Amino acid sequence: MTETIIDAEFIAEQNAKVLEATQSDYRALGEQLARRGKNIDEIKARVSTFGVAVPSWGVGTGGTRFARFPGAGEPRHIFDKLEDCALIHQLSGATPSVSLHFPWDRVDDPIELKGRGNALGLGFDAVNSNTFQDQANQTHSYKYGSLSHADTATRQQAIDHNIECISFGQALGSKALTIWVGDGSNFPGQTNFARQFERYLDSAKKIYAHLPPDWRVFTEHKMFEPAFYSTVVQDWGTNYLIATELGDQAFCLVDLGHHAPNVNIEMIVSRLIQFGKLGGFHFNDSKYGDDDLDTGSIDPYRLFLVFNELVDAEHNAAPDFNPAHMLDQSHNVTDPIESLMVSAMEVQRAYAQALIVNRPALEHAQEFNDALGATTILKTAFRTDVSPILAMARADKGNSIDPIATYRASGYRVRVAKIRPAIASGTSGIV
Ligand code: PSV
Ligand code: MN
Repeated sequence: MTETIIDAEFIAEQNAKVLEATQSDYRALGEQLARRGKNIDEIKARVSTFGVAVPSWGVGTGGTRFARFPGAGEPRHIFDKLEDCALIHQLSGATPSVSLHFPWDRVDDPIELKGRGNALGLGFDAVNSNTFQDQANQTHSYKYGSLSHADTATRQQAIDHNIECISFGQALGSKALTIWVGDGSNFPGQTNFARQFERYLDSAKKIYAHLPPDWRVFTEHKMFEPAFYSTVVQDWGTNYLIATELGDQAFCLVDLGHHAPNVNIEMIVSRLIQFGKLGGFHFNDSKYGDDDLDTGSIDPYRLFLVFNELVDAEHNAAPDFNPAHMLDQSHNVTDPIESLMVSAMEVQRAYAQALIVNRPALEHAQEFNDALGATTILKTAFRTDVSPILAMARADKGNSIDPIATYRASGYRVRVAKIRPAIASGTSGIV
């Protein structure tokens, strides 16, 4: 039996206060969707099984390079983080797994960690390696790169770390490794682009050779930061080259924040789907760069358009289509638990909106060059308030109809603040 963080009775009491109103809204939306040829119960069933992984590093308060302002009751270690993640899932019903980051989440006994996660009802999504920071007592520094470093021993150290991450992940029941490196350069001429990329590919192939047969490797591109002149894996084109060079178990990971402003991310997603190389997502939002803002907080329409591509791929049974959904954002001014719950619901919302797109009508409009008609079909779906679908999906499963209200009423943060002393820094600082 799953160990719950908040008493299920308490959630039921909170739900009882708003259940009738939610059911009434659900019925009204159901009638509206029926007129549009959509069955609300079918949409609810699909939303209900949709999940997005919480990044373990997201439950701690983030920061910028200027400062970090710690919140009360921050998790001290991975076991505390798992409890926060379990609460997020208990209330939202949308986050059944956690994505770990090593060595931040390193423990002596990964089997114990797996046991604790599973007891809390959580699975483990992709594991992430970290060769963008130096750890205490590390032999070789990553100051000038890791997998693409000019020095063989430094590259080997980064390769070994990734191989170790795979072993941790195997013990946890993960099925994928995500590699993101900060390698690049800060000055024109500092590195030779081709040689640096060659070294990266060579290292990535060595990691790939250790991938268990039922695993996937996701490589993550990012336009800039920490390198500010050039980055080795800077865009989806380079990422696609990597995935192609590595082989069938290699896929591209799209972090929404890792593109220049206004880049057409949904089209990148479409291209990767078309060529069977979409591995998954790190969801977040941004205004200027890799701001790591909460998913859907700036441009929910773009999130919807990404999901429109994903649902289109489901609809057309695209081959090799099994993207991992993960959040990756930094919570500098909010309670991370609240931000993560809202973000998971925003991802579900975009999925539900994409499910109600009238696809035959859209295809017809596309075939007959009805630009306005086509875009109106998308807008109609986007403008539909699908909140009652999400709320009823939660109510049916014993999750909270209003996760934020229930969380605030539960007093969880005050409770954990008493047993988790404030920390000025920690393993989940500037992400
Ligand atoms: C890098 O900005 C990134 O998006 C990568 O996914 C890292 O693993 C994560 O953030 C945490 O730093
Ligand atoms: Mn990311």
